[in-house]
Amino acid sequence: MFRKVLIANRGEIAIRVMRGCRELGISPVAVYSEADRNALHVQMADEAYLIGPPPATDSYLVIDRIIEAAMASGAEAIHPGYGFLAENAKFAQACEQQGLVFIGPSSASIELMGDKTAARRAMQAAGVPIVPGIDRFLQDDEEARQVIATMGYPVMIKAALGGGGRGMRLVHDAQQLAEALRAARSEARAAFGDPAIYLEKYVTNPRHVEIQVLADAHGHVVYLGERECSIQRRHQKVVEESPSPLMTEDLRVQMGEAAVQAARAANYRNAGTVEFLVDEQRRFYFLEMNTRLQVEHPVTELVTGIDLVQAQLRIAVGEPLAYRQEEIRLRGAAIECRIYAEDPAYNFRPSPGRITVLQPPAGPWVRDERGVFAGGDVSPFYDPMISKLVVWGGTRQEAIARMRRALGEYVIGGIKTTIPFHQWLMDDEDFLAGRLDTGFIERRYHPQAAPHDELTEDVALVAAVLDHWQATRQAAAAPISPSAHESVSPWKLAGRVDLMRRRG
Ligand code: MV4
Repeated sequence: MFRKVLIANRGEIAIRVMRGCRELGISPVAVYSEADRNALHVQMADEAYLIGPPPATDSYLVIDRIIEAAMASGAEAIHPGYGFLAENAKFAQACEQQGLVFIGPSSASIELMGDKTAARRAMQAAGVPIVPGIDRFLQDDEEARQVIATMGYPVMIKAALGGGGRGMRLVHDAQQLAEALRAARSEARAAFGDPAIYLEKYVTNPRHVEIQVLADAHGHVVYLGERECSIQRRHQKVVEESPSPLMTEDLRVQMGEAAVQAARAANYRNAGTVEFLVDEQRRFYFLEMNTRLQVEHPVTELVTGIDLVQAQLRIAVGEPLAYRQEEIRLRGAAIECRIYAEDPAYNFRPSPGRITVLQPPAGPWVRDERGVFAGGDVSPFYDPMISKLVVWGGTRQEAIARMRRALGEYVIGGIKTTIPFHQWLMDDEDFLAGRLDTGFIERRYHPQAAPHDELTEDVALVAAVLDHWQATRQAAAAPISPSAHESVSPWKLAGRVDLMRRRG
């Protein structure tokens, strides 16, 4: 096994990877930006290297600085975590060239999956179902019209180097087409430095179901069941679970075998995820392959009992997989709630700042993956995810009850978090019934609108002060009465929240 591994990341995932390292006797090395001098991942490492100023483009994304730190520390390998350089083929290549093991797939596999049209061609050749569409960059508007003539509207225009929903455009009819193509090209150029686009038939009300795979360096590939990721907001996953409520034994085998085919076609090695869209008739289509460890990997760990970080390290050092497909069993159900430093009552607006109070949940089958601590700061420079609360239960119902319990225990003070959203979700009728699709949040989540114009805020403020004054007088007259507390309206509450926020 490696003796020393550098982790080219921060926050909860850097800590998660360090834990996997320690359990295998590996010494973890951290890197950090000036904004992260006091961060938890730095405190938990054996050594830490400063790599630059706060913006990620000047620190966590600078390949040379990270390679330098790895060489200086004597690390044999680099784990990229997720985000930052995890799917950067140039970074994987730089590691390869310096004799450092990149804990992930080859730079060639990353590159193949990075070009979404090349990935579609490879999948089609391997017999993996793809959404009808074209498999090359669109040459001109006329080609778009010809392709659409064979499959009809609506269609989705996508950036060839896109992914994760950026630069996508839905087109309903021929009148919208020319303008959509123009806008998509210019967006693709701005976001990815390349205006290349392609298009697919639009799948309506799809579900997002992904399959975890592990591939070793000896040609063995296994799938570890699925994760249901349909609950998203602006292409940002919010809740994931395994198994998917829509899954059947049959469909799991079909999708699992398709995912293994996909991995083989990409000559894939290490942990990877094959994303599928599942339509209302439960037909499934390859969407993209994520060539990294994913945020939501713990739900798979909890239902399979396999430590994915340790599996990555073992694969990277050349060990063969210790299990065959038939030996992989899925047990019970796991759910992950991503807790963000955002205010769900105000359209999920960012809420960075100092965490003053932190009382995380614990107890049976509760796992909280955190990168923050009481007294620490949530930096506006990086991703606002502060924790992943993950629970396991014997059944989906038990897991939901446990999640409700754990959310109720969680206390985070000083910043707003998405905990109230998750509490709402765990009681939502459609969620409980497993009726999910990618439009779920937009369709169902409409928290009490909070006042947001200046005049209304002032009126609410005065109302809150009067209410508070009256409640205090009532309380003085009848100290045991709970009524003033229980009858608080959302309107008054919004006013009080603002009172505290704005006037100290
Ligand atoms: C689609 C689609 C419908 N039809 N492609 C969004 C993220 C990116 N990976 C692909 N995405 C989609 N591609 C076709 N042909 C709908 C989506 C989509 C979506 C997919 C997964 C999870 C959430 C989503 C939310 C909106 C749209």
